[in-house]
Amino acid sequence: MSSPTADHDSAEVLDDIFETLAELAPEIRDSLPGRRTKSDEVNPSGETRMEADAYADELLEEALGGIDGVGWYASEEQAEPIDHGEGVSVALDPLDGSSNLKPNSPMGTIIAVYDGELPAGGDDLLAAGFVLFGPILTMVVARDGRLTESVVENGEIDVIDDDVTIPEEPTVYGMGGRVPDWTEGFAAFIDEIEDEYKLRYGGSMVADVNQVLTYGGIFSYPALQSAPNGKLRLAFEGIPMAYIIECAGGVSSDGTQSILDVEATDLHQRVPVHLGNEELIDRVEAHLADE
Ligand code: FDP
Repeated sequence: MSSPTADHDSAEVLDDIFETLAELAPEIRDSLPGRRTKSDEVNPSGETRMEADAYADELLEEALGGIDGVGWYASEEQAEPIDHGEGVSVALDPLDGSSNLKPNSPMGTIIAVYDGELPAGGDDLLAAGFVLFGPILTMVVARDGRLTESVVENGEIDVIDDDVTIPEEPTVYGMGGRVPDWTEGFAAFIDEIEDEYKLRYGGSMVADVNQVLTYGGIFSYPALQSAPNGKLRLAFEGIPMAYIIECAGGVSSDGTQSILDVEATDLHQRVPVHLGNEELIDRVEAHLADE
């Protein structure tokens, strides 16, 4: 694959990608009410898809794949990247947290843009972002080491904070996985922090990470006894969310190192995820090292 700078200006390609995502966001949201049922298909990770997962994936592939300068479209919903010519690779979780659709709770779309063939690691990341389908439609974009938050109205981007920074005094924590399945070190970490912080976990990574950006704290989907690499996918969730948090002055960890330093060996590989204020990431890493 050629570099985005070979024929296209990469900044222009990134502008096109995020503008297209904002244009599609209201359409994806409007499509949700009629697609709350499960389809009879499973995704490459073996999870049953909602009708809405498949629809969002189709819309995004057509629109993002059609951008001049986008070479590959990859998503959690497809086994292999799809060739769209020359340019950058986009990797998407089209509808993250789609099990929240039935109870009408928040969900999102996560995007990572890589310069290079997939699988690619944090070194190859050009930008990342997410759309949050909450009571308000918002989008955050991490580019050039800076995080921007916008409200999306009628597909238009209205920037409300051009330098999002994680609050210094953390207040919330939210973690996935069944408690009896947590490892000893992770359980000890939660034991230690539960008196200090407020538990808030909604089951949608986008919303659970956005509350950490808003209030400060930690989000984890840790290594589990039954799943040593946890649940979340490196290319589609781990790396983009790590970059988003790090651009806001927070820290990411897979338990021992930044998620941006994890070696990418497989498109659908999973990774334990810890994202938040530095002091909390240091504490979780210390407990995990003691296991
Ligand atoms: P979902 O399965 O509903 O799509 O990876 C997807 C994800 O949701 C994340 O958004 C979320 O953080 C996590 O899985 C929720 O998993 P649990 O149901 O195990 O809490």
